[in-house]
Amino acid sequence: METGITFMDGLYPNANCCVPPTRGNVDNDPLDAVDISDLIYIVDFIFTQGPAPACETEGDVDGSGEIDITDLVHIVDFIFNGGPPPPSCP
Ligand SMILES: [Ca+2]
Ligand SMILES: [Ca+2]
Repeated sequence: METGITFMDGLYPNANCCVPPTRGNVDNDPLDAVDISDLIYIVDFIFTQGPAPACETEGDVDGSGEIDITDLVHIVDFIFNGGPPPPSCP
């Protein structure tokens, strides 16, 4: 993929990568929760060169095939605006 983003191993490389039912557990917490800590993680990754998500698929919240600002928008919409949940893991 040509996103200019290099994925490196996170805290728990490939551990439980994309746990069903959905994407969005960007910080790879063991409860597979999609919450504000995931939002913070993705903001940190996109804007301040924070660590990449351990599981790229979880970080690709909207399932577009890359991690970018649309994933951030999707997770904000889900958490704060009652938007649709992230799509299923592939
Ligand atoms: Ca999480
Ligand atoms: Ca995406």
